[in-house]
Amino acid sequence: MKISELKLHSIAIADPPLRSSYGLHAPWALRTIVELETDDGIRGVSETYGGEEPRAALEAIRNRLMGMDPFLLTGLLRDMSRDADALTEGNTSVPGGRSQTWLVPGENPLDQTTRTFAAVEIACLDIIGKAAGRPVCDILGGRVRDRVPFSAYLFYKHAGGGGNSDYPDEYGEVLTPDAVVRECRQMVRQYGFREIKVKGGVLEPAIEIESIRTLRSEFGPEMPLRIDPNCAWSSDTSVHVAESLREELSGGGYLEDPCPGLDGMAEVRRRLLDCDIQTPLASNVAVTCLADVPRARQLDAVQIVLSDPHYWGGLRQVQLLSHLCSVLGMGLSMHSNSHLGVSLMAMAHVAAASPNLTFACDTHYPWQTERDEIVAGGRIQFENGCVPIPDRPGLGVELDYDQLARGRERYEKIAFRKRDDEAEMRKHVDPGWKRILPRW
Ligand code: GKR
Ligand code: MG
Repeated sequence: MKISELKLHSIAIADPPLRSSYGLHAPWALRTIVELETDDGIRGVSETYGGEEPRAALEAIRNRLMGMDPFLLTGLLRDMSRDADALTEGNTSVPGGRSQTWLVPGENPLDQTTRTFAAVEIACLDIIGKAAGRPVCDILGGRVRDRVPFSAYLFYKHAGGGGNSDYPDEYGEVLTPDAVVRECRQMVRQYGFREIKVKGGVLEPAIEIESIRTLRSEFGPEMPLRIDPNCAWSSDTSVHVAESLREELSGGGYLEDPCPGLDGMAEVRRRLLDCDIQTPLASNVAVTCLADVPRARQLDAVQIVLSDPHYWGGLRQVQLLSHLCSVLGMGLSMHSNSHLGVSLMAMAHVAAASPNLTFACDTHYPWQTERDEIVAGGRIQFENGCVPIPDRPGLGVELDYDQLARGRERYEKIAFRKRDDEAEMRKHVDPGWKRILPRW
């Protein structure tokens, strides 16, 4: 079996005006849908970051992929990593290095290789699954769970549903603690989530503390809570928030990337332990590759790592991470960015085959709509907050080519090509807005 065709589809999907410490989401999110076809007619699919750069990086390995046996992924990763090492070694041009302190996921040139490899790997695993007649999680060594739990991912947001303002605004404006509770009730009612994440770093910490407290009194301790301000707080503020939410973030909750850098997180952890506050710290900003994990452990800066197949280098790298975390006594959760059903299924398959997944995974899926879904049969259905793993071969999804064509048309029609939340913030909310870390 040999790869005989690579097709790349750049699409745009509507995205509501969600806020984070990076700024504001644009009305559109961009994705690239990757299709690989083999000489015996099997098609594998994956979904990755959108815009020109991710596409160009995939185009750049087109020749390497043509004629490749889709089983032989290790050699591809080795070859691509060699190039990556050359790019990364001594490279000081990227602010924050490999971290996501300054650059949103998908924009850091230093993880371009793992991102590009992941897109190929996932499509190849889909092919392998289809060739073997088995779901991808079984190709990865077998599932340890049939249903993968996801978390409600709450955002402060402005009014609007995204796109050309012609998409429904399901959740309305959410800029107060009461509105966050309303958003959560709605999301939980629809998807059945049993864990809750709040994207913080947007409003004064006192308001965000109040939001978490209000959620706790509404949903009770059986719904663990996490808050993620994406480094918006100083060490002092991080400690203050953790002290204030000592009870609310306990029992399966966590504090995610409260302040920038591993040293900052280590300081916060020491100070919390001194006050006998056990709230674990999680990260997808300061820990973005396997090489970061031992240092994070050594400093006790991070107790929970957020995996993400899209930039960690695919499904098998996430399994390695799961194992490494278990060896080092660390927990594992999963990070997400705006995505459709192909990504959701890739995330679900690897989560099903990762024993040490200790928390429900993040997903932005509720923020996207049926109208933009490119998976045949429409949106993936959640059951009690979980994605059930289908018994169908591969990822278990096929593309709806009409929907895909609509996604391409939207992409062609807009000028937007690169996520820049700071620019969106200046355009729509505050012309003088700058990302300041720490802001509080
Ligand atoms: O979607 O605005 C967003 C998030 O802030 C996203 O970009 C983050 O990468 O979800 C992410 C996180 O957990 O840090
Ligand atoms: Mg995060």
